[in-house]
Amino acid sequence: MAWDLDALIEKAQRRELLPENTIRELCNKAKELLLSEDNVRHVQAPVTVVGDVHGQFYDVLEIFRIGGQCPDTNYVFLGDYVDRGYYSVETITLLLCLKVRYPDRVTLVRGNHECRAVTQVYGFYNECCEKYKGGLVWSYFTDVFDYLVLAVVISDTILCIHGGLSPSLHTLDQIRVIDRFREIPHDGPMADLVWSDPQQVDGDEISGFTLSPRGAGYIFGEDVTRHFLEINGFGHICRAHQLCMEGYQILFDDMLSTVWSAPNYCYRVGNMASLLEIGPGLERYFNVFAACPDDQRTSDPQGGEVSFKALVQELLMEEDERKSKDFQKSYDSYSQNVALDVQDTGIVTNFRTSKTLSQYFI
Ligand SMILES: [Mn+2]
Repeated sequence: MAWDLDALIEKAQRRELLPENTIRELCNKAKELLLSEDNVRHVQAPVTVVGDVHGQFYDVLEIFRIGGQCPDTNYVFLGDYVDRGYYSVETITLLLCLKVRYPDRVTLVRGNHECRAVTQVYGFYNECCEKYKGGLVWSYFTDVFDYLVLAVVISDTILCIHGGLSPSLHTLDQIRVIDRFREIPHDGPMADLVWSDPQQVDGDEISGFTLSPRGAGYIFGEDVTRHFLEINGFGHICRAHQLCMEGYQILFDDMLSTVWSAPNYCYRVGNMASLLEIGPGLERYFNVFAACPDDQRTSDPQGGEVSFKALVQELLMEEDERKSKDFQKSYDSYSQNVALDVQDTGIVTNFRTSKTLSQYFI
């Protein structure tokens, strides 16, 4: 079959699964392309920044309807494309097709879910196995994840990352020299970029870094953020990674903002989502949207409404789950899968199998 990317994009937009061989070819092309991108990618405004989408395919289609289609709009996606939602496979397929077709108009940053260990717990691995019979397609996608960039700088002024800052990273140059072509490590600067969170406590400012209750990354406050911006000559940090009921959140006297792009998260939280549209003069506008109307999604299972509190509880339980035996099991099989990867695809994944679970997340 001739390689017709536009036809593949149309298929992907209709939520059709592409053949396994096509996925392999798509992933190889994506890796080839991403290999030439630096850890820190520079793009010029105007640009639209998208936060977590987590496999909510129909909401991704809605994002393109609201924000403009490729290549008319220049997009930076901040990671967490997979897990949780029902259509991680279709979502990452579409985004990779668009990346390969319009490499200069689509930038894909790595999130903490673009990771073998995490995708085995939160849905993507199982979804790949169900939709493609066997884990090969999952290994193709997760190999591409190792190539995704870590940060974007918009017009030399706005730093975009998935999670947050790191006590090991003071300058942009230190992000540039990270060896990123590997699984996300358990700790260190690369892990912090995808796992950390800002925190604002009224009247009681957090100073420096404290370990994150997520079990990876850090929590950081206004002082750390101001310091990083000053040292590097930036005006703002834009990141994703945290659910915002209003679709976005602005912190630290407008030095940092969170953009969240999965409306009605997990089909039941009832939250809004947003796109951050950055204009030619670097003006920032959060384009807020709700979940895509039901008549425009074909077969999402109908989830019942649950309270935000209940979801938080569920998420906290999942934090514990990471430390549980189940996770240990998936982590072990993950190591085996990496070995399989090397064998089956000829791609060497730089992963230290000697790490134990507790070293990985705690
Ligand atoms: Mn995240």
